[in-house]
Amino acid sequence: MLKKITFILPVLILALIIGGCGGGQDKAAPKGEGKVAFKLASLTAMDHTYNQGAARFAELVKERSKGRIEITIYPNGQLGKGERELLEAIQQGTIDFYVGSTGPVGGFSPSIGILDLPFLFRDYAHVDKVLDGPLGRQLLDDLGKANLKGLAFWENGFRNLTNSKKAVKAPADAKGLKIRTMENKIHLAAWKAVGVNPVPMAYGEVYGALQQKTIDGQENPIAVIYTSKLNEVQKYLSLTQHVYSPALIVVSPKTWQALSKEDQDMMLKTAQEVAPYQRKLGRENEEKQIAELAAKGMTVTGNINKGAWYKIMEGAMGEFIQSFGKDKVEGIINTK
Ligand code: EAX
Repeated sequence: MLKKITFILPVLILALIIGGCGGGQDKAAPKGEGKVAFKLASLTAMDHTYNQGAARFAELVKERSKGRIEITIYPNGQLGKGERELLEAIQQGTIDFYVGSTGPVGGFSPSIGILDLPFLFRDYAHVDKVLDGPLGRQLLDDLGKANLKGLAFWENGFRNLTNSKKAVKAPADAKGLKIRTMENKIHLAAWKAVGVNPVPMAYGEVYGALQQKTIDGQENPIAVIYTSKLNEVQKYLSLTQHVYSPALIVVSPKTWQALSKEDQDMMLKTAQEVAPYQRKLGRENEEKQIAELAAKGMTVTGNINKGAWYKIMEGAMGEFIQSFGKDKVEGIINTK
């Protein structure tokens, strides 16, 4: 018996050594010749800017990895109804990439919530200056503490109010409306201050809730309103632009750690390279999409007195500004 074990042991050790020589095998579904397949999830329609940006990202990553890395896009909430749910899946590693708003991200990484403050950004040039500067880089780094790997800031856009009941121009016009918000405590507080009845809800449930009239309205950037065809269930669009909503492309740390350093550097560079292209898609189509929404029957209210909206919403921001640091908030506002 002893003779037998003596013989088997070296063979076992040898087998373990050979097996271990494979090094860090590629992650995800191996597809032969070291190929890997990754899943990218978003909530919006395939023709929305998130997925147009994601398609460009996937195409460049496949090209730059010489076909080794394939990323499949799952739009329209196919992998989860809400962005918070998708982010939890990223933390668990069941989804490899997320493209979505920073709306619920403050619940994972509090520092990014500073970007949710109403009327914080003057215009797109101001947005780019801040998000592509040191604060933006710091906010991406902070995501690491929440087991999320932020690659780049992409764009959702300036958010506008829609509803099915009445034209809204001044804050008082919105009083009493049931308005869906993202799962975001800053947005909740801002809309409560306006006097609406805010209802936090996963985006994947919004169209149905509007259709069944369990809520009166919602707020989102034009590109989301247009590509989600919310004109089918909303009559009134108010160009409030009350909050700038950044987007993120995030990768699961589990996916990230399984990549070689070379592939990590290539992906990071590609995600950042795609950012201006993806942001531009919403910006350059905004006016055209507003005109099309009006042509499809929406009553569009423009020339909004943003000062009146700012005054009311800002009044509820005290505790949040304090938590982020007044100097940091002023630093963003004063960025030229
Ligand atoms: O990211 O939840 C929202 O209103 C977001 O703006 C939407 O999912 C796009």
